[in-house]
Order: sequence, then structure tokens, then C-alpha cells
Amino acid sequence: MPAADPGAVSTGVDFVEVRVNGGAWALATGTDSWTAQVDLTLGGNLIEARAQDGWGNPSTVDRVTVAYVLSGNDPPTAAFVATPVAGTVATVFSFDASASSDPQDPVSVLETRWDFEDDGVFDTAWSTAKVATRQFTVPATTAVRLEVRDSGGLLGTTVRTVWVNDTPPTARFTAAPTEGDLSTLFTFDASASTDLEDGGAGLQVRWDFDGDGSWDTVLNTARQATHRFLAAGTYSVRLEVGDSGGLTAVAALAVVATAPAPGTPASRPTDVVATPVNHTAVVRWSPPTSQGSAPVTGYRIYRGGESGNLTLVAETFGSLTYTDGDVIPGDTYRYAIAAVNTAGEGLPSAPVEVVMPSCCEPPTDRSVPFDVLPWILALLLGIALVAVFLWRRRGTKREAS
Ligand SMILES: [Ca+2]
Ligand SMILES: [Ca+2]
Ligand SMILES: [Ca+2]
Ligand SMILES: [Ca+2]
Repeated sequence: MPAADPGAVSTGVDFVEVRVNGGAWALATGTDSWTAQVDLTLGGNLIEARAQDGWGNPSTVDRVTVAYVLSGNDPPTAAFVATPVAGTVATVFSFDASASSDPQDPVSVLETRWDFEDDGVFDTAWSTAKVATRQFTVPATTAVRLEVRDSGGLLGTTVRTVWVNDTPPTARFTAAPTEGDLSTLFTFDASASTDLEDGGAGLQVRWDFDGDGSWDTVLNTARQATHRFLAAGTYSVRLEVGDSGGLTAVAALAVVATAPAPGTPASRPTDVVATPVNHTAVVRWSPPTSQGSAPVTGYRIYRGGESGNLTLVAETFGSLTYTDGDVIPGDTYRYAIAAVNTAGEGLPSAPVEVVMPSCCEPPTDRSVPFDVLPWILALLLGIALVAVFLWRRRGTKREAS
């Protein structure tokens, strides 16, 4: 756009000014013919020019719109935020790529995909959604990768770190009984202990039965432990559980062990028999002939293999039978029973032996139980009587006709 001063008394053009997009006016080079260099932004730009003559009279403002478009395509810039940045395997992490940008495309057009462990394998398909969620199954420091694609197929990528932290286990146990004496075998059960990552089964367990701060068992995965106290007292039994990440927790429970009351224990239980029943060994016995100085409160079941020592496997409180499901077909087991009263444990019975049938033998007892036989005989007799009665009635009718 040339400049001119067409008035009757012309002074000529004094200067020309230019501005872009409503910015500050800048002096152009030249007058009637002029040039100016300006900075454009991407997209449409409004360029305005005005002149002034020697009298100080301004011209009208002339305008032109210029579009500034890049000749090539530029890659997008990937950016995202993670919420939260630290959690556990129970946390649902949210990743928001809305802060990604592109010189040509609006963010809504940009496509995203995610590699949640940065293992080189993308875990989502391309999508224009900007937010993704993820729950991690293993505690770890994890790099999350975002890749962004613009409408021209150019890529941008970035990585952020999130922390999936291990949580300590919870130690819990029960004691049975919680009060006994020096002959009592206390059973402790840590089955209720849990861990968010490992569950209960993955935990290691150890025990300090007398609460003296020194562990009395090594770490192992058995949930149950038994202990008999050597001196009367109240003991703070301690359990420690450890998870696979090395985190631990401790629980304590008080049990009381009293000295046995003075008196005489019961004599040996009698009539002890052991029989195989449906892949278990069932042991039955009768009370001892002498209960000693106090009533019998329970029985202790000792078990051993074909040879060697018998060890305590269970205690009943009144029941005269014990079913052992922890047996192997074909193996031989020996059982002995001891009665317990407040004076302690009496002598055990002589061991009885049972040979478990091997796996594919038919059940040993198929005979009809003796006490059912009279009923079967009575039923057969009844059927016979009804048959005779009917036969005789038909004979009577035939004679009458
Ligand atoms: Ca682009
Ligand atoms: Ca992956
Ligand atoms: Ca854990
Ligand atoms: Ca100890």
C-alpha cells in the first residue's frame, strides 16, 4: 500500500507506521514507498498501516489480513501428569496427557497411547482420549511412557516415574487354650495374618513362645506351632510375620501356664483301637479305669510311623474318638492315648497299629450292619404274608363264581 499526500498544499508524506494484531505502532522505512519488517504468529494476522504529513495530519488506517502457515509439519510435544505419583497395588493411578501440544493440531486431535512399564510394548491402542488409568500388580518403581501422534503422523514421547510401594503385613494369631498347665500343649495359629501383596500364604512366620525377645523357631511358612511351657507363669507369646519384600509385623498374646495341682493323674485309657475308614484312620478308646485324684478333662493323641517315637498330634476335650486325615494310603501308623486331669497327663496306652489300605483297594467293610438285619427280615416276612393273603383271596373269589 503506497502512501501519498494529495491535499491542495501538499507537504508530502512525513512518515509511515505499521502494527500487527493491535500491537504497538512501529516506524516503517521510506515514505511514499515504504517497507516494514514485522513478527507474525501462526494463523491469521491483522496488519495495519497509517501515514502522517508535514502538518501532522494523520491518514486513515489501512488494513490487510495475512495468514502465516508453516510449510512443513512439526512433531507434537508429549506431556502428562500422574495422580498420585506414589501408591500401592491397591491404588488406581490416573495419567492425564491433556498438557500435550502440537504447533499445528489442537490437543483434541492428538492421539495418545501408553506403555505403563516402559517395556517397549504399548499397553493401549491409539486413542484421542487423554486420560488413562492403571493399577499395578507388583510393588516397584515404574516408568510410564506416553506417546503422542499428530494428524500428520509425527510422534512425541515422554516418560514419568510412579512408585508402587510394598505395604507391611498384618500379624494376627490365636492361642488354644489360653490357659493351661505345664503338661498342656498350647497351639498357636497365625492363619489370620495377611499381606496386601502376598496374601496370607506367602508370609514367613516365627515365634517367641516365652516372650523373652529371642525367637524360638526359624522363619517358615507353617501357620501353626505348638509349645509346652517348662515353668509356671504368664507368657507374652510373640509372632512375627514377614512378607516377600522383607517387611515385617509382630503380634503378641498372653497365655497362662499354671503348675499342675497336686494329686494323681489318671491311669491308661483302655480298649484303644485304630481302623481305616474312608482314607482316614479312626482311633477310639474307653476312659481309664482310674481317673486319678480329679476328673479326666481330656485326652492326648500320640502318633508314630511303623517304628520310632510317637509324638503328640492332637488333644480332645471329652471326646473318645479321633479321626486322622493326615495319612498316606499303604502306610502304617501307631497311636497311643493318654488321659489328662488337673494333676497332669497320665501314662499313655500301649500303641495300636493300623495299616492304611493302598489307594485302589475296595472299601474293607461291605457287610450289612448287624443291627439292620432284623428289620430286613421283618420286611421280607411282611411281604410274604401279604402275598399269601392276596393268593388266598383270589382262590376264594374263583370258588364263589
Ligand atoms: Ca504437528
Ligand atoms: Ca508395556
Ligand atoms: Ca507386603
Ligand atoms: Ca524366646
